[in-house]
Amino acid sequence: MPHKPLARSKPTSRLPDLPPLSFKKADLALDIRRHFNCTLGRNKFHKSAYYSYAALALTVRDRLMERWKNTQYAYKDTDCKQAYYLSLEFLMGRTLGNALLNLGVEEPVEGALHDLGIALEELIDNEVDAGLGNGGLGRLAACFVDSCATLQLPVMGYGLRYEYGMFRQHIENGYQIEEPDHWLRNGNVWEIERPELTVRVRFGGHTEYYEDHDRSRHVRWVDTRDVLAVPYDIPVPGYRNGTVNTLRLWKAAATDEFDLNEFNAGDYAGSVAAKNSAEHISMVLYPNDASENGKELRLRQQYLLASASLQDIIRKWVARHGEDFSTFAEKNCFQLNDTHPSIAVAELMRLLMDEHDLPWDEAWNITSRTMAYTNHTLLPEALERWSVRLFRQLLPRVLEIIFEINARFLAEVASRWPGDLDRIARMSLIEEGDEQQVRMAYLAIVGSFSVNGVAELHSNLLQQGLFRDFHELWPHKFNNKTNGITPRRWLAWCNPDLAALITATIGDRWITDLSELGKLAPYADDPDFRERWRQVKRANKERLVAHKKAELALEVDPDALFDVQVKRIHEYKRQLLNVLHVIHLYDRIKRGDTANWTNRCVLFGGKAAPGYVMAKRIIKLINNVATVVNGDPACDKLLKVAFLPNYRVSAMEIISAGADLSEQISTAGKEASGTGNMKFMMNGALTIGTLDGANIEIRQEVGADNFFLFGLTAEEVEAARAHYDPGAIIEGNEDLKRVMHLLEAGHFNQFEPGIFDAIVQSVKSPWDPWLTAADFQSYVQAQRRAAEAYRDQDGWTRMSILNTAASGKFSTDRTIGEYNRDIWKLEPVPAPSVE
Ligand code: 26Q
Repeated sequence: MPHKPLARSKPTSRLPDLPPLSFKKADLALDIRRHFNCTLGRNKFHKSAYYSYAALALTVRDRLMERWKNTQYAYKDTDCKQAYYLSLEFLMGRTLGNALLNLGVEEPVEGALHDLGIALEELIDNEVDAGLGNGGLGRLAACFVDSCATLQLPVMGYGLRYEYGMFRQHIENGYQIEEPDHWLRNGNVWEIERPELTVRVRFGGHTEYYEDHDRSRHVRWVDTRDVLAVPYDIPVPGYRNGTVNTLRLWKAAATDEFDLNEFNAGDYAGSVAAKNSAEHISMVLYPNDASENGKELRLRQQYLLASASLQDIIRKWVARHGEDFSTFAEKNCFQLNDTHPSIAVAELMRLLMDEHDLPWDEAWNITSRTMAYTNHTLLPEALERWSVRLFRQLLPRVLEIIFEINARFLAEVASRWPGDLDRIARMSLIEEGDEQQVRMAYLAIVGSFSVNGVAELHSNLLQQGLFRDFHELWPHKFNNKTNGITPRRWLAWCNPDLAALITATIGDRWITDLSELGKLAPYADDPDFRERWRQVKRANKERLVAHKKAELALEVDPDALFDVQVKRIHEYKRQLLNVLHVIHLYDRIKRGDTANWTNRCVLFGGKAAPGYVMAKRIIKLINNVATVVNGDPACDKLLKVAFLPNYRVSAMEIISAGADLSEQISTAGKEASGTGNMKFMMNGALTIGTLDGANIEIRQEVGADNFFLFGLTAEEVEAARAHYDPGAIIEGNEDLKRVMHLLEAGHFNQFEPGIFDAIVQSVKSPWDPWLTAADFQSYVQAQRRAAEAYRDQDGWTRMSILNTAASGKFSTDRTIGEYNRDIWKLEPVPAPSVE
């Protein structure tokens, strides 16, 4: 046979794109086995199910890849405007189940696994949570990226790839013990390292002024100690729409020349140590969810995120447009998740001026038209301030720019309110005092065109209180965006039986249009439907008990009222008020006041910041009360109490589906929004709550009859402070008096005298910021109403259905729709079909 040369195109080192992969059960099974044997190098003798999980995850990831690539091509081709969500936290939880759901491949995958003799559920439990966040703010970011992909919006998340996420919590003798969360130990199949996109971030050094050939003045930031930021990309699939967006997380790494310099100086060990200090930056998530503590490492983290992300975006811009920034503001938008990344305001100015030669006014025009800031807290102690001294040492050039922004801003204030020096001092980005401080929230407001709160009440309080002066100056900047949760993870995925019942009743459009749930309301009066609803809830309660069996270590009656408070432990959230009620129930049992009793199982869960002594002591109190109650035969079925250790995203997926009563009992005016409240409501729990955060909107949506309201309003709270007298309240309330007496008598700490003294004192203090005693009576009454309502199972189930039916507003699809309509103004980009 004559030799026939192969037809070839010009040789290149690049590979062409792969044709689409199959979703057929047999092909999936083959790929799972191939990944298990080839990619992961395991064989049939390997015991751990982890690598079976990893093989499945890789098989699913392969299918995401082509959609991911096509989505990114589409963004490039359409040259669309893009938004960037900058956040120090993305609390993603597990990825596999969500990817299966959003790709719509649960069925063939379960089939493939079945043929291999494996149960999907077993594999799913092998994935460790990506706990790269503290709580609400971090989980909100995760729900947001899900909704952005589902709405086909070109939005990218930027965060940090912490080596250690939120600590793991153990309970020993009732005390919280923290353990490091080395979540990457076995690798992370969901991330793709992109070393080719590494950027350099500067720290330290000093600034120099020099004149250009045309005598224009420029600034050089020199003698810096640089750190590299290496991106790791995680795919974020939309719900069955072909779109896959990107979450880009930065890992800090040492530069090569850094090592070399030290090495040449003969200090090899020193060079490795220096490498270490660079890599420390992305080592660990700070586990405080409220008060900042001014640590240098935290500022380094914030700057690394801001600088690396902005450089990444600008590099992309320059590759396409060269040094022409005239349309940059029309094509880019940055959403700042609280003040944590707000240094981006000054960093964008620096990059545009020092690295791209723009004059101040042009750079400012771009910055103040692209930055948008979301506030998540009213607690004054949570407002970020950084000492000017630390700033000067770590980021001297950035500090100069902040001073210049401030000078120009204060000139504007002075011209609007001539001679009002108080106002200038109040509004300055620099707080004067023993030690000058940069007020990061003010930097964010001045540099942004949009400032939003996260629930109606919270946004109003921001405008009237914390940011009053700024609202007076720029009312048009302020707006509200009530939080939400993604209905994919928080209903379709975590509550498959309820989801199936809903879909069988009203169709499945609710998954991407949650207002459709409203169609369930008429069924609340249908006895058949109610019965099926009740059975699903009951099964979910059993699933919860089964899942937490080891941790509960007690018999729980699934017919009892499951009364649940899971969230970070914080005084303003008032887990203590809940404990006081539990003690009151115990006291009623002990004195025989149990006529018309409702059996109740009270569940707590949540982590305390390791340095927050009071919060940790509250955990101890919960556990000690649980020990006494559960150990007392008189309580038997009537009352059970448990603290569920290591509360996290994957735990909430089980807990929210199995709850009857959702505790949302913060001191009014303190919880910005809350999002756990929405997860419970969507899964058919009723809320007992104050008029705080999004509780107000939840009650509005579901109706006052289907919500157990108690407590002072935010306004009443502020008015009550002046004459607050908890001593008199305790004296005047027999129930509270007895509860306090049990506590003070050491009834719950017989072997550890004195450990609850500080807690007792906090309740009795006229300066108790959380007014716990003030709301006790009203809370106990609301709990009585809830208990009575639960005794009428039909009535309760009716209210449960109405809660789910009214939860449509609390989808992040609605929230993101509003961000996009009012702030980002992006066009959706349809994904090209893969087939
Ligand atoms: C700041 C500086 C240094 C170290 C840590 C921090 C820090 C970290 C996390 C400060 C605050 C947080 C987290 C705040 C948070 O989760 N806030 C919650 O945000 C939710 C989403 O908007 C709201 O629903 C909650 O009401 C709010 O408490």
